[in-house]
Amino acid sequence: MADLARLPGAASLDEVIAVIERDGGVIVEDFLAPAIIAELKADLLPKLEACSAGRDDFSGFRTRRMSALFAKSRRVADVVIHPLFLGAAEHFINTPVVYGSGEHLRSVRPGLRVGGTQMIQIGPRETAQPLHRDHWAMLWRFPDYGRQVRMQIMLAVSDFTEENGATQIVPGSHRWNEERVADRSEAVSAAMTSIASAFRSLSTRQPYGKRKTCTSRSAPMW
Ligand SMILES: O=C(O)CCC(=O)C(=O)O
Repeated sequence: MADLARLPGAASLDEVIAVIERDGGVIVEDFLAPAIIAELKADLLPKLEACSAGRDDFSGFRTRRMSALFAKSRRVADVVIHPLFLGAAEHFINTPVVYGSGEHLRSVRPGLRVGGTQMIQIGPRETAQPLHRDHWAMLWRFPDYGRQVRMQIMLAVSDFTEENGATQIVPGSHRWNEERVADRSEAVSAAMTSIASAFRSLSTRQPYGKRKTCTSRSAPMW
């Protein structure tokens, strides 16, 4: 399977935006300093390992999930305010909406909020998750609602490989309507080493891949 396009950590915001605009997602290598990743792992992994696995095919019978990450590591803030992630969110999400108010039309920027945080650890022999768009959590429809609603980041705190269930992304699907069904043959892999990070706009279709090996793969995402 081909890989999602990748950029070095020194890439400019314009370069990051251009690849997300084209493909709906991008891998940024060396996104955070190794010391910050080490702190995130030390804060989050022991708590995640105490969580139980999911109870359906979608959340994964062999997949652990843990939410409310700001309460669990002060380093989560370093990810959210990173200029490449925050800058991309500003560009794609914080765009003006026009409302009628009395006799006037007003242009309002929605602002940015962290909608949710979750750390996901996919365990050995997990089955593949169906292709989906995470904007369904907000009952969003694209392009019907005329705008993107969420910018998502997934930070690899362990290596992501095709064998251990790296996230897959269907490039270009951020422009599709809801009725166009994606086929797995259209997906590319977000294979990345620990400390890289994948950003994507929420309307891109993605699942995690089928697990074939017994190493686990962990990532916080928000
Ligand atoms: O962990 C992943 O690779 C993706 C998970 C996902 O998309 C979800 O559970 O909604």
